[in-house]
Amino acid sequence: MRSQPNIIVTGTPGVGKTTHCEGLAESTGLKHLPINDIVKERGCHDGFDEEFKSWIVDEDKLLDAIEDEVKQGGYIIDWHACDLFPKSWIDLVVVLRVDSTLLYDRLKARDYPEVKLQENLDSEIMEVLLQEARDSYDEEIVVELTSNTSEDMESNVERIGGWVKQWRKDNAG
Ligand code: DAT
Repeated sequence: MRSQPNIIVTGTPGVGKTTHCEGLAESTGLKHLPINDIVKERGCHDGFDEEFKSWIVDEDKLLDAIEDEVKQGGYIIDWHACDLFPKSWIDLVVVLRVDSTLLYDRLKARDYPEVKLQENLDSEIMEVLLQEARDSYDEEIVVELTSNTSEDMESNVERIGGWVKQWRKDNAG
């Protein structure tokens, strides 16, 4: 059994995962695990896709690379996919959502190639990540939260922090 919970924070790129995870790590003491960095640093990929400007992830290598750490508990997994992580590792899945006009502006500011920008906007509008989370985990551990404004972010971090506190109480001793 884990003595600390594992949380996935997922959603379309630009939705606010990193910002939320950093705030949460600070307020809860859980460790932020940015999967993007792990993929790069630990070589869990089959090269770089030039059109999409992103790494082609080798999911088996990735899971092998993080398994020992994550199984101990206490991690906030930050990634724009969630279906690869085994159910038994995960206690809460947070799916962040954003208004598509705000997302457009955030991705434009990142200089995303047009094809990648459009794909991500479509993905947000079609609720792809929310559906993936609901298909992959028990309904009661999947939470959808809005990430349009900094007030949203603060209240989300507070709410998830409250959940962590409760989890620790429920699983103490
Ligand atoms: P992600 O990690 O999902 O790609 P991010 O945390 O890097 O997203 O955020 C992308 C940009 O949007 C960044 O400049 C911060 C801003 N942002 C994210 N969530 C926000 C929110 N709820 N309110 C205002 N700005 C936000």
